[in-house]
Amino acid sequence: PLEPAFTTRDSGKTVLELPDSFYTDRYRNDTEEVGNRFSKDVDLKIPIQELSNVPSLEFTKKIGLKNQFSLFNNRHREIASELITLFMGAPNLRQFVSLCVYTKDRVNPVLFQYAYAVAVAHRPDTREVPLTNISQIFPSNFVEPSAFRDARQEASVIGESGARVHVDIPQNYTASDREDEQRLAYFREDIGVNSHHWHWHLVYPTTGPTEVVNKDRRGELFYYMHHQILARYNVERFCNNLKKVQPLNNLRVEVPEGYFPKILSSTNNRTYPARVTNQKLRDVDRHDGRVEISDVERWRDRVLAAIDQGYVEDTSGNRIALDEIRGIDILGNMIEATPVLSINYNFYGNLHNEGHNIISFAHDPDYRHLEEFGVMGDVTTAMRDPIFYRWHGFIDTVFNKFKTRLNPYNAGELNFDGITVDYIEAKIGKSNTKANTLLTYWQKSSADLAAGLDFGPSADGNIFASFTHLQNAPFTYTFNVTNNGARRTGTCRIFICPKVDERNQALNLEEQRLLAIEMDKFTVDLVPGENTIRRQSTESSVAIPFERSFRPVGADYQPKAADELARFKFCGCGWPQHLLLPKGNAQGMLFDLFVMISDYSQDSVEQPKTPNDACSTAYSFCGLKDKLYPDRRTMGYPFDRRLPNANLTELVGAFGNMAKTDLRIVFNDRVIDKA
Ligand code: CUO
Repeated sequence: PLEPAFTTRDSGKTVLELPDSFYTDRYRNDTEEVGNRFSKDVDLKIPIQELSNVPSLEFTKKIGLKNQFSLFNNRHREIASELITLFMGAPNLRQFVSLCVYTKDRVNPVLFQYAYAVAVAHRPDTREVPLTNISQIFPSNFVEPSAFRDARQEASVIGESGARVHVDIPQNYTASDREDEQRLAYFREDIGVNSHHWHWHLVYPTTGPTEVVNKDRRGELFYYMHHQILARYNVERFCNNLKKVQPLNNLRVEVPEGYFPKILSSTNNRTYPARVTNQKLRDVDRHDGRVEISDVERWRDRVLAAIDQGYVEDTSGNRIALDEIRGIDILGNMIEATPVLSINYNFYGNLHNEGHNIISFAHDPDYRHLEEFGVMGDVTTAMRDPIFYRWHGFIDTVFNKFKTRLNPYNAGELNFDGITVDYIEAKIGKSNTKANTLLTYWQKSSADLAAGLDFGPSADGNIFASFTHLQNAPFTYTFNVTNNGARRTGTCRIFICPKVDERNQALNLEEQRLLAIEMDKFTVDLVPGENTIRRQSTESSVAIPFERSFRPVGADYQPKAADELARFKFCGCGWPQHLLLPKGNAQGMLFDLFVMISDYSQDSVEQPKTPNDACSTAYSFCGLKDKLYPDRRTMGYPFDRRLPNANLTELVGAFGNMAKTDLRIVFNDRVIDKA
């Protein structure tokens, strides 16, 4: 198998043996020096084949090596598409490696990394090749930059024999507590949150060959994954005494939320531009892209008109109904937009992406100051900015408008005859804990950032950075279910819904529905009579464990088996387990823990016979690799549509296959040091 990193630096233990004809021309003239530097103490040499066909990379030149690369930029997206197509077209694995080596230092590094990762995630012959987490490749996009000063010292002054200390990444560095939004910084700036978002957009690109872009229900998943992020963020705001996000539905008024990211661009070492408080958004007219606010407004109005009319029009003027099943998928691809999947790209435009662009260039819309985009311009960094949630809050209201127009679910769509959920609880794994009281706290953890730090000739591949993040004590769900019929299979759907808002006011069912947080979803075998179902919080279908977000990549890392390699492949996609629970508060914040068991015969999907991917565990948010989305119900069911009852108590009273209980989440303001 191939080693993970196709880089001459890596751990100092692996080196590529290049043919004379490439790496880059610059290196060719210095082969002796480069060779000496990189082939010292090498354990493994990877011979690289000559390229059978040396491609022209002229098409990539419009993005300079030191420029920022953005998936929201139309021109960048087209270039990325061509590069992905080139990578996907390599006739075999050896040629793919050669092509990557040839390309890597000749094109913009972020463009390369993106196209390379998309290709590795989609080529059949790279199933076993792990992807290094983005936070480890471009740590400057994730970590406060003063940490690099310490890291440099660790790497170059303290040699291999010296005792390395962990570089400390401060927790609160983007704003002071004068700024209310800072209360959510632990969520917005979490490394796991941002790397999940990058991975999600990697698994669901808007660009590239059809087999890469056209995935089962991708438009619907664009809606649902971002809808869940919004629900989680809003609930997190309640926990911190902040009201729900105000959707950014007016691009003509000043934006009160400023944001000063302080992190560095990975291509030119400049800090990401900031947005001052009360910045006005402007039309963007730059050398690398143009968009007017009125374009976005026109697309918005057309999309909303389509929702009101109940149909969209394709490019030939045919009307396609926005029905209960396919409607949301059509809208997702059309609003994002994914140009090749949009029903009518010219007419419905590029609403969500261009919103990102207008916001990300607010500080320099006409390029007069030669500034690049702010964090909203890149999926790697966008979730750091409070305005991300305002813009996606707006996009979410558009989708929710559509869902609200549909009929409420009826009894036939919610029932599972003969199945009764008698009892539910969630309990922390220790015997003396109280049922339905869960716990969150701070945890200090460490990750190896070395893959992305290229300084220090004696760097041996381990630069551990420690950072503090929210954590929850693992817990177990227990459900007692009675089956009054024959043996059957059900789908167990677990949500938590906040009971009150930031002012402690009770929420009604419609509000709870839109804020319902999916916790887990799995199939259960129900024998006749009593059944006891147990499920660990760590098995959640939305989250991935910490270790998968931060795979060890240092010299010590030895994958144990091919299976382990495979597991790390798509593993970066998934909500971070350490944020599975909202923070709660010191007094204990009240939630409804809701469980529904639906009829699997209505949920099941006939899957293609492709091999199972061991890594596809966060399927609720990320789907399954090379498979259909593993649940026939529309995403978010049963909370994606209106419900027929006045409140949640009446709903679970009316349907035996549902149950709820009060759940309390207590936050303990203490740091546990796992670093
Ligand atoms: Cu994920 Cu706007 O789609 O950032």
